[in-house]
Amino acid sequence: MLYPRESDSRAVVDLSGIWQFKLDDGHGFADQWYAKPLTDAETMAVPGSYNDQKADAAHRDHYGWAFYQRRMTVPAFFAGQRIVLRFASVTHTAKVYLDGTEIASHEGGFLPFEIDLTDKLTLGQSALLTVAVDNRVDFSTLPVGNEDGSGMFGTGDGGIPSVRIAQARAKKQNKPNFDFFNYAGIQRPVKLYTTPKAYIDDVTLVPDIDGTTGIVRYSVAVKGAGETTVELLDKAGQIVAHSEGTTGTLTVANAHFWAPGHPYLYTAVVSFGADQYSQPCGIRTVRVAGTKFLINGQPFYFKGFGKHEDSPLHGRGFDAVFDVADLSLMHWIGANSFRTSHYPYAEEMYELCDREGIVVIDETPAVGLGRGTKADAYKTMHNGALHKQNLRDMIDRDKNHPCVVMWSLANEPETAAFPQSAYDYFHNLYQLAHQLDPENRPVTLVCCQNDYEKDIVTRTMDVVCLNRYYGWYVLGGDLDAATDALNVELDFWAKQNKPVMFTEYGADTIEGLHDAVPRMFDEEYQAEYIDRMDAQFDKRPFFIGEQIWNFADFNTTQGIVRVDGNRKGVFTRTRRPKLVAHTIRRRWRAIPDFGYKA
Ligand code: E9O
Repeated sequence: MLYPRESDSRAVVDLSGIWQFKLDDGHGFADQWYAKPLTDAETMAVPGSYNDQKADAAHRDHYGWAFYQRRMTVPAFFAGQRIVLRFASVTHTAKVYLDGTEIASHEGGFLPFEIDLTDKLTLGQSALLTVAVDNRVDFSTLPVGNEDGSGMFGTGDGGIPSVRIAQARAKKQNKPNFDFFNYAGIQRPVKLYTTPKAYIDDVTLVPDIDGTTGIVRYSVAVKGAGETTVELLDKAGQIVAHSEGTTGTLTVANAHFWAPGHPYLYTAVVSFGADQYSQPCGIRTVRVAGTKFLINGQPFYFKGFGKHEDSPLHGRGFDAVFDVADLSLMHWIGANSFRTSHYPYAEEMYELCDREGIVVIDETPAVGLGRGTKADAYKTMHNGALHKQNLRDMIDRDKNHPCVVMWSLANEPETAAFPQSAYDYFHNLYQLAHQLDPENRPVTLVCCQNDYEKDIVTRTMDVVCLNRYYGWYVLGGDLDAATDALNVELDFWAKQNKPVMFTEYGADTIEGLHDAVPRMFDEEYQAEYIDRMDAQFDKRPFFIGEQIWNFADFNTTQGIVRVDGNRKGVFTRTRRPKLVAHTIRRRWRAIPDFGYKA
């Protein structure tokens, strides 16, 4: 799905701002709140999560539906155009109404959906737009909620009758099977855009390299009749290649290739009849060969983080300032990459990464699969169709970004308890991802610390991505034993002839807590832990990258192991560096993007 962009033929109207809002009291649908202006409505900023915008637990801990509403007028001078309403994300499930009539519903909180309004609106007249949003997570949703009633950090009843009774009576709450706050609402921009009636529906660019020549194979999906032309412009706006027809090849002699550290972007300008659309285009290749991860044929070393879309007050709401600042801090610290843990991020972030030369591992919202239950969840519980749909929509949305170098099918699914079911489930998705991506990028799955000997899924991925906490969740406080255990496991991976990287390792750290002799939770422990792990990575030629958990502290569900959220950030939640940031900076600035393990 194309990102809404202005052009000679297209207008974009941003519907961000203060909307009307009301938490469902259980009667919203029965009383048809969507049919008329909400009574006793509150204010709510869009985009943004609703949870932290109001100073009460009702919003923070809400379970179920909420209603957003605003009036919307499409000007009469848009007559003759196709008019589309586009939601970049509504978390997790949405129903959209126009003047009381349901015009769309969408499942999944991290990918866009759009509605053609051309025949549904009277131009020049205001219409009532209502969006109902459901934040519930359970075994059928992605991310996964735990219907058994226990939260991620175990709030069992301890076998105590009074606790059991109180639990049964308690107000229902989400029990995420994942370690980040279940933020919800209209978290990304809502836009109206126009196109001519005959329009460009999709553009696919597949870059390739032959010596010093850049090659871009393209295909354009169109609706209606017309001639298609594609021009490739260089940075200065000069036309360097030109082609006609809905499929073709653009060839650039002595091309500038896109790479981390050298994010050169061309622009593909597509014209079809009266419609025009510009798509940024980076010419680069990505490939796994033996134990190497090659970008433009050169062995790349991943330095970076697992991240979150998370900031004070906004929650998971899109915030361009945080995105720009986060990439600036990545440059400062010498990082070259991050993973979009644990869901696809806002499209603007990928555009930024294209421009700034930061490499992205793009992850579906499949987090929490198969965990928290003794049963074989892959056979009965999970919604494989929704997982496939998310994979399809993510690849479709992000396929043209040069920054995206690998797809992640899921974060930390259970892979060792029912190895064959997990294999069947993920092998299917692995093949699907390869089929769906016109560029056929590498595909991975991010593996939770587990019995790697039993796990037969992780070793079949193009890159082995490991989340490991030797020295934190296991062997905590004993970094000698932790490095010993790490080496025992790395000896296993050395035999698999695959590129291996860490997509998570980290230690919760309270800023300001210091000790002469490092101890868990103090800043010295985090620094020493990272340092000791890194020293082991350096001894292994097949080890192709280190992504620390996490870039910044982030909010989670309340629980006894979370003091104001997850504190494994290298930066605090407001993006101040902890001690470790300085030691990592010294290391990463000395490690080149390419050829480190050559
Ligand atoms: C997923 C991420 O969302 N990985 C977790 C991160 C954490 O800090 C979380 O925020 O907790 C780590 C999972 C570690 C599991 C270790 C299991 C050890 C086996 C006994």
